[in-house]
Amino acid sequence: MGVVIIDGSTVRDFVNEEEQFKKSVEEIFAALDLNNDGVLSRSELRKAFESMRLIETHFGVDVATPPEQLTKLYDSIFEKFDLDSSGSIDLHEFSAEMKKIMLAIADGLGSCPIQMALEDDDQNFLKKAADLEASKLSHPSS
Ligand SMILES: [Ca+2]
Repeated sequence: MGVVIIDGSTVRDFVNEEEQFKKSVEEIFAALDLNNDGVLSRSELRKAFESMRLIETHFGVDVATPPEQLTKLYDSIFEKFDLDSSGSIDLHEFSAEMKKIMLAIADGLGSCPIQMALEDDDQNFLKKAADLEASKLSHPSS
């Protein structure tokens, strides 16, 4: 468990670091594809958002949200990801939408840093962003 501090530019740098972002997206996609069929189903995506805790930061949902409302929200998120309405989300769709979400988070954060408490094994995108910044600080490119 550690604490990281991130702001909008941390997140934006992470998204713009294309190789690193692609790798992170692929890792997370593979971890979320529980039945390994190469696409994310509705329930796999829901689990994903529950574990990444992006909902709270991006969609402003508090923990007291009624279950039926949450289901509606997750359905609408699924439809956002499922660009071709095929009923499942492939890696390309996932990557495109994650990028949009991360940039929206970056805009939301602006220059106001937030503190995040993280589990060490957290599959958390924002943590990956913070890790990238940390690695830059420890290896400054002069
Ligand atoms: Ca799947």
